[in-house]
Amino acid sequence: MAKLIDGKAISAALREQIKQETRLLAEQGITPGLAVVIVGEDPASQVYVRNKEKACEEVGFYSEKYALPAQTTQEELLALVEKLNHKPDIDGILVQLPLPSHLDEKAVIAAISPDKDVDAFHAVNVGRIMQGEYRFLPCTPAGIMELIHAAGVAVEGKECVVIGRSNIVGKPMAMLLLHENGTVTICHSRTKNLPEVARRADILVAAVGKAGFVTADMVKPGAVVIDVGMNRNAQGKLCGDVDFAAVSEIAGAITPVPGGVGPMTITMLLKNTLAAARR
Ligand code: L34
Repeated sequence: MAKLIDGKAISAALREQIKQETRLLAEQGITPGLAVVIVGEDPASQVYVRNKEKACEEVGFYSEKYALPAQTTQEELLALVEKLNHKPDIDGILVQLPLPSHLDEKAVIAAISPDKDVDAFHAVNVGRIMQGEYRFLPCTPAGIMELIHAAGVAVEGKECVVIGRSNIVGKPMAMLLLHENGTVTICHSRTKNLPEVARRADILVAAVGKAGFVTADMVKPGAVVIDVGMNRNAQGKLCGDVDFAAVSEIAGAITPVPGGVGPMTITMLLKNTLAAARR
């Protein structure tokens, strides 16, 4: 039976540290400030944003939420980002994705000041990560690295397989594993013999967005399985990309959904915002 990697507990310990550090900063008159922008009424995004606000409050950050209507224009959104870029009490800006389809996500991300880009989505920060310079790390991949470390797993020399090649998860995930000397393979929709490639993995990261995509036959016995999926089944129940029941019989360690990667994503957002405030 696989060991459960408890993202909630690991998050709680890290957030306690962040809270302590925030208290120390407060003595110097500094309070980390995060602005979260959400456009439209996507229910999943609303939950994630609410969790982010709650987390800010718990560690003693200042936070502002901008909930804009779905019809918001590109100009209005860019004007808000520009305002936040210059707002002195705001250290981090997060525009929750996905945006409604009439908005240009790339242009919005490009408008965020790289110094306040606590998602590390801006091309300047992405470029720094490619060069192995860690300023802000993208929250989900950074949180996954923390989970792997907390599970006592060393990446060096391991076969790492990432399923999914998004800019938010798959690509930066591969880079962070590479920086720790993993041998990294990225699988995607055109990969041939994906189950066979996945089965080589000592560390398997699933970021596909399809419930039950990773089945037991795709997992090497003893592998570390990280489930990035956030899917809702027909009953509205949250489930990951991994067939948890079957895979946990085979894997050495596995993250649950919920309570795995999700809370860590938010914890890394706090970490980045704290770092931005320090600068
Ligand atoms: N700009 N957009 C931007 N930054 C991000 O870092 C994100 N991401 C992803 C979606 N869009 C984004 C998030 O915040 C995914 N994501 C995220 C954050 C938190 C949780 C899940 C995804 C989370 O709190 N998950 C809980 C369960 C939540 C529920 O009940 O629905 C968990 O335990 O996994």
